[in-house]
Amino acid sequence: MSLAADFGVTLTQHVLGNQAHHPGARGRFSALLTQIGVAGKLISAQVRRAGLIEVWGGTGETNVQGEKVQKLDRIANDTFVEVLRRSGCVAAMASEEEDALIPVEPAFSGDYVVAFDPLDGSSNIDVSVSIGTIFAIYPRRHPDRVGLDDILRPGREMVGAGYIVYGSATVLVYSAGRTVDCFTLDPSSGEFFLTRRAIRMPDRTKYLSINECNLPYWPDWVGPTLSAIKGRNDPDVRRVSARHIGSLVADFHRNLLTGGLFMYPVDRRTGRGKLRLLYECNPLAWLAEIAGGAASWGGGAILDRQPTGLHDRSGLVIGPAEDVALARRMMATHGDPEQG
Ligand code: AHM
Ligand code: MG
Repeated sequence: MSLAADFGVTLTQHVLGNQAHHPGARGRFSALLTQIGVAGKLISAQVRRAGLIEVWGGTGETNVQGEKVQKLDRIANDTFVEVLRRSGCVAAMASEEEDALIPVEPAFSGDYVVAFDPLDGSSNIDVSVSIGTIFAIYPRRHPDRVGLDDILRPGREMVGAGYIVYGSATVLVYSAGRTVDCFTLDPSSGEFFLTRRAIRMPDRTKYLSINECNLPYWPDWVGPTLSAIKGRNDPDVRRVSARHIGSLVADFHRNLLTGGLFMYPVDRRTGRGKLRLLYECNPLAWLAEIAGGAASWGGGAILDRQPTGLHDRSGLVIGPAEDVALARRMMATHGDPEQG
């Protein structure tokens, strides 16, 4: 039996259905989501062929973050930028791979501004481990001009966010503010079909996702937080286990579905986190909150944090609300460099 017969609802049908909840909507948001789905399919096709064609390895360039650019990073970035530019839905974009705001020429300019990480999990590209694309959507502020103030806004001002994971299947997860829904790409028809509706993140932490090798460089609150959570296990019952892929987007996807706490705290040596606020932390924090979870940088909710630059980095604790609150209590007790 085909997926279409099993699940029926396509991504386009779903976003058009959601439009009914936004009186006055002109259909541009639905068009944008549909185009993001198209970009996801194109990137997925390239990822699936990696190794067969010459897309593994580095380009020899270093990006604005000081990181080596992989060929697939570049392909994913160019694909996302081009599809969104031509969509007629976007006024400007910000990408992990581009130093400055990416303008869209007036002939194509639309109602939204989009920040994205075109290919998260770069270190996993060449070893065929899950990677993904993360995106955040804001409404433009002014009809006649667009600038940095359209994107340097707290995550709460988003109107939509989501991600695509190129894993054992290609899945697209998004929310326009009401529910978090998941679609799976059917390779035979080339369509995304709704496979999980109104996802709720489980209340209990089942998995810990953290690169524990960094523990010596993390603030004092991290060790006691990990010990408290691991202490829930006893010889007879394993309540918590470790799962860490090293691709934030894939770690988050598993944690969203099964209940997992992801942490990438501030590094004591630099006083800053690794993950970028605009296109990594914010979109996932938006999905986590709508699904019943939480996301904090220590001083408060990720979504309330005011960015000052396109590539700002932040500490991140994201997962079941009760354990994000536990981490915050530990930070209050032991201190955290980002809070001063
Ligand atoms: P990237 O966007 O260049 O791939 O960097 C972000 C990635 C995250 O996906 C992941 O959680 C983190 O970097 C892993 O970093 P580390 O190797 O320091 O644990
Ligand atoms: Mg990334």
